[in-house]
Amino acid sequence: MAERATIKPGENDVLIVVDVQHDFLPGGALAVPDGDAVIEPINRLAKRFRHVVLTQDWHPEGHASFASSHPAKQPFEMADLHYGPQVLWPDHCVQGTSGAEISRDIDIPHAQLVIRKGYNAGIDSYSGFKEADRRTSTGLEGYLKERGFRRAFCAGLALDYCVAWTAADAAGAGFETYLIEDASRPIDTNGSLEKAWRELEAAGVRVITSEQITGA
Ligand code: VGL
Ligand code: ZN
Repeated sequence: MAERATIKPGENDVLIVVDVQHDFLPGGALAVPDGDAVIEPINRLAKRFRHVVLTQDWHPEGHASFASSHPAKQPFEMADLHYGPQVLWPDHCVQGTSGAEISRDIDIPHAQLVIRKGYNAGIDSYSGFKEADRRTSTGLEGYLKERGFRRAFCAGLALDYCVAWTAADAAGAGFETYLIEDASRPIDTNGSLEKAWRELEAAGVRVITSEQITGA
């Protein structure tokens, strides 16, 4: 159920901008449909938040989440990795490539941290907090808690993967967590969007629109 109240970001609030990288934008290796539609609302939102962190998908070549690393597998098929089932993706966000760069159109000079994830060759990490083995931490929870934040607002790409997992983990870590729907876009493969909505609801994540976030 979408909430309609207006929200004024303050000192205890952080905006988490997830994976707005060239490979997830039109023309990229794993382009999210209509992905560039998130840029304008994210830039606008970020002006309302004093505290912004960015996540960056950051894989080594030959990463276990790449279909190319599994003989006879195609992108969007499943594989069994040591921690469980894993969707296989086209090669994307390879460390140091232009596809892995945060979009040049993201205009958030006051962002305070870029947290990279997915750098362990054998483990994927949709979440900015915990890798797909559900054990390995990125350190983001400790960082946000040490900074004293209490509410986390999540937006970016892709809604049904990295944004959803980041938001669910933020809620699990005890932050009051919001997903900003119109500032996010899904990949929506094999029922992933429906599944993400269910998991977000179970995690207690609140779904809002960017127009509910006001300035003054
Ligand atoms: C993502 C698939 C693979 C995302 C990252 O940012 O949502 N999706 N790696
Ligand atoms: Zn990835």
